[in-house]
Formats: sequence, structure tokens, C-alpha cells
Amino acid sequence: MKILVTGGAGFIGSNFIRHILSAHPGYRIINLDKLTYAGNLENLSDVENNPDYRFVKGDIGDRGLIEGIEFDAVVNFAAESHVDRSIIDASPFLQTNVVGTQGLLEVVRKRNCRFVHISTDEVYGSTPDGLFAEDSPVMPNSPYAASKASSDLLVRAYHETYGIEAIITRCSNNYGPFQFPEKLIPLVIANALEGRPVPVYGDGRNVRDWIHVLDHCKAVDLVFHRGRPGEVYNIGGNNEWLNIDLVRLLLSTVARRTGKTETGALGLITFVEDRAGHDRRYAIDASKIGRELGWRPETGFEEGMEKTVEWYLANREWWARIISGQYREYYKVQYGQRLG
Ligand code: NAD
Ligand code: TDX
Repeated sequence: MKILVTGGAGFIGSNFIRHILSAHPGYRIINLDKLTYAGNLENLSDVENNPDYRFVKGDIGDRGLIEGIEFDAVVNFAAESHVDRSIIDASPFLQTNVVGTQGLLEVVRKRNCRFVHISTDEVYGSTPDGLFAEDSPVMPNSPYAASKASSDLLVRAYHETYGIEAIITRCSNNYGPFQFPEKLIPLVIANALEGRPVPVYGDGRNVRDWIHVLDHCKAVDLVFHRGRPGEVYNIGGNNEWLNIDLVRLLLSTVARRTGKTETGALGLITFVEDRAGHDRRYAIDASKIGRELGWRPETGFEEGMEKTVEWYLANREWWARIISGQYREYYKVQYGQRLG
């Protein structure tokens, strides 16, 4: 089995590639990634010499390039993924998430191969109570969410029109190793360790459902192997937190582990202007994937959070190189000769 994983140099894609290589010996992975600011080949430095792994630098919208690659199936993680950036400039979001996905779908259509599209709970919009199910209406509020919802609709349309074997997954907020430090959890940990203010948007009472990235990867693995084409599967942690409570928990954990005072750490919290159109609450019903494929999240939140803080403490160089911009040098040194 040769799987084309797109966006594999990012947070979830790199965790997925590592998971597949260890869970399915003999599978080959081709990681197609454009290496935008969010792509970092250091995330995969432990597998880069694995004979079952290959990296190709490129854009998911580049049909000519993808047509020249041999693969049996696609898992599409590639996307512009940060809501705040989409508010500043939506164009790259439309280009990659919508136009890029359509380019990829064209190649899949010709190959007639399985296609798993990684989407998000954000396509459902915000709800004060209750849970979104797979048949809830798509009501995106940010340009990011709108671009993901658009790509979901294209995937659905290609399944209905051309019969491609496509499946969509919609997951809640991921946390864990290798998350780019613009996202809430790594940003809070890094700022706490460096004694910088920790920005909390608005009143901090927005709610997100958090899931460990490895639980997400295992769910995608199951959907890839046993999901039904044409279906959508929600993936969630059943683990809702107010942002402010999560930030306090993180700061207390960092303080405890580094011998700093909790009062000092909590004193870093700085309420800042709210994100425009900030979704109040995301919450999804993930019972379908449990019922049909027997998936359950395995990582308890307390344990997952401790491990995550521990990882960012142990891998300070990794995120410090991102914050300083030095990580951009890595692929030039490792791959520059071959990539030009
Ligand atoms: P990320 O930003 O960390 O990684 C995205 C990767 O895609 C990067 O390596 C980047 O270089 C690559 N990329 C961007 N544009 C590309 C293009 N045109 N061609 C090829 N590669 C390109 O994102 P992530 O957090 O790992 O998210 C991965 C996927 O999961 C996204 O589709 C996102 O919408 C979805 N998702 C993320 C979360 C979350 O909490 N992070 C939750 C649900 C769904
Ligand atoms: O500095 C911050 N302060 C703050 O209060 C940041 C970066 C975020 N926040 C808030 C905004 C959100 O309510 O924290 C919450 C989480 O923010 P992000 O980490 O930016 O995630 P979110 O906007 O919820 O989107 C994430 O989950 C769904 C991913 O970035 C998406 O790719 C995924 O689809």
C-alpha cells in the first residue's frame, strides 16, 4: 500500500505519518508538502531515512506533479489551518483549501483511488448548547472554516458526480507534540516558559473540545481502512474546556514542572481584544465513528496535557527554532541539493 499523505510536514500530518509507519509495517508513505511557514521537516527527522518514507516538495494543486507520483490512496491533511491568519488574508486559504483540493480531486478521479479528506468541526459553526452531528448544517463563520467547508462540499460533489471513493473526517481541536506555536496550547506553554504575556481573546469563555493528536491519527487510520465512501465521520474528544480554564491549567502545570510560582505564571494572563467573529463554542457528537468503527479516544486529558507540557519542555529547541525563524533553514540543508 502506497499512501500519498499531503501536508505531512505539519502538525497532524507528521504525527499521522509516524503512526502509520509504526502501525502498518510495509506501507509506503509519500509525503507531499509545499513547506509553507507551517511545514517543518524537522517534525519527521526521525523517519527521514526510513526506506518506506519519501518526501516530495510540492503543492496539492499541482496536477502535473501529482500525476507523476505512484500511489494507491490519498489522505489529505494539506491546508492553511490558522483562523487568525485567515482573518488577515483569506486568499491563501481559498487557494490551497479550495482550489488546491479540487486539483488533487482531479488526479484522484483519474486514478480512481481512495481519498480521505481531513476536515474540521469548525465547518458546523458555533452552538451555545447541544452537539453537531454529521448531518448538521454547514454554517462556517471564519474565512478558514468557510474554505474548509467549501473543500468538503467539493469532495462530496466528486463522490456523487464521479463516484470517487471519498470520505470526510471532521475533528475537534487537536493538541500534542509538533503543534506550531501560533495555536493556543503551544503558544501558552512557550510564552509561559519565556515569561511573556499569555494573550486570552475576549472574555476567555469560548469553549473548545480538545483531543490528543494521536487519538485523531488512529481515528483517521480506521476511517482510511474501514470507513464507508461518501460518509462523513466526526472525531472528538468529548472534552470541552473554557479557554480561560485551559490556560490556567496549562500555566499551573508549567509552573509546577519548572519550579516557578503558580501566582507568577497565572499573572502572565493578559486579556486582549477578541478575535473577529470568534466562535463561542464547538462541540461534536462523535458517536458514529464509535458505533461503526469501534473508535474511542484513548488519551485521558490530564495525562495528555501532562505529556504535552513535558514534550514542549523537553523540545524547547524545536519551538525556539520556529519562533526565531531558524527552522526554515532545515529543509534547505537536508534537501536543498535535491530540491533546488
Ligand atoms: P498545519 O498548519 O500544522 O500543517 C499544514 C501543512 O500543510 C503544512 O506542512 C503546510 O506546509 C502544508 N501545506 C499548506 N498548503 C499546502 C499546499 N498548497 N500543498 C501542499 N502542502 C501544503 O495544520 P494541522 O494543524 O496539522 O492541520 C492539518 C489538517 O487538519 C488541516 O486540513 C486542518 O484543517 C485539519 N484540522 C486541524 C485541526 C487542529 O486542531 N489543528 C483540527 C481539525 C482539523
Ligand atoms: O493567543 C490566543 N489566544 C486565545 O484566546 C490564541 C492563538 C487563541 N485563543 C483562543 C481562540 C480559540 O477560542 O483559543 C481558542 C483556540 O484557538 P486556536 O488554537 O487558534 O484554535 P481554533 O481557532 O479553535 O482552531 C483550531 O481547531 C480547529 C485549529 O487551528 C483549526 O485548524 C482546526 O480546524
